[in-house]
Amino acid sequence: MDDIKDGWFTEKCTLWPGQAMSLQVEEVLYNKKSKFQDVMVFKSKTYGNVLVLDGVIQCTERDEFAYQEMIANLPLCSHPSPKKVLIIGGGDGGVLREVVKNPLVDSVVLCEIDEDVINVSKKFLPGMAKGFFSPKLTLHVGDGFEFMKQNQDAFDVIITDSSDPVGPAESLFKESYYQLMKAALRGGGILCSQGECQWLHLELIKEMRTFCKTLFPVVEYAYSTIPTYPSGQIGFMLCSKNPETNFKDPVKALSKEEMENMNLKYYNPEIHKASFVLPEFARKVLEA
Ligand code: SPD
Repeated sequence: MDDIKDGWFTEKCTLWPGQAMSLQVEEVLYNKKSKFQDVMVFKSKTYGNVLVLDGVIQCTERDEFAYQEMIANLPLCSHPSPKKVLIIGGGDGGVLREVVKNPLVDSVVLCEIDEDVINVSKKFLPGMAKGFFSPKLTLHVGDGFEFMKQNQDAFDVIITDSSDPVGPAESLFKESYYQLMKAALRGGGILCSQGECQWLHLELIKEMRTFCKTLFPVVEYAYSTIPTYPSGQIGFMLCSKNPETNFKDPVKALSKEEMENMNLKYYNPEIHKASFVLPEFARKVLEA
């Protein structure tokens, strides 16, 4: 609990040197080391319950939808028939909650390495973890690399909801991981992965985009705004095996009624298109 001082949690990390996000803490609800990482949940003064892994905020009840809705719906609404979905990571259940809402999705496998994150989220983040009770779900506790090696040509959409590229999630930002996802996707398959922040990690994003382009005919980068992630933004790397995919124009634009039924609070077809419009400093580097 070194991150909490005088009633404030402060998120420091080598990935965002010289800056830190702080949230006022009302009560620490859980704090233990799992087999893989330090897992903490605290009740904050203004952002609801907050899940923190190895000192880094993963989600808060107040703003989580800005990330979970986008990482789920950008790929799902870009695929004409996203029947079989794989989520790697996502142990809090928020991305799963969004994926199972989609009427075109028949089945979802969620592969999370850290069972403690699932159990803690069921207890302290019930609004996110409700996806775990969907009949569409098959839960696999284990390593995503191993799971994909054994499940090739199997999924229409793969979503990687990971933490940042330090510690357990570092390998999920490498070319070998994208090669595995390519093999686990069916023909025409689409992937969407946590893609870090333009303000902080432009070189990493560029490197990822460059190797993705050697693997997939269509590669794009989009982003969402979210107050409790570093610099208030997070991006998504999207790749398609189908050369006809146009990520910037959803193939399946949700109607007003569908959006109501899905109880969406951030995603809509307009923000889908707008999320690919990059500020000039980022566009210049990424499109060079
Ligand atoms: N800097 C933190 C990035 C965390 C992204 N994954 C969050 C998991 C939410 N389901």
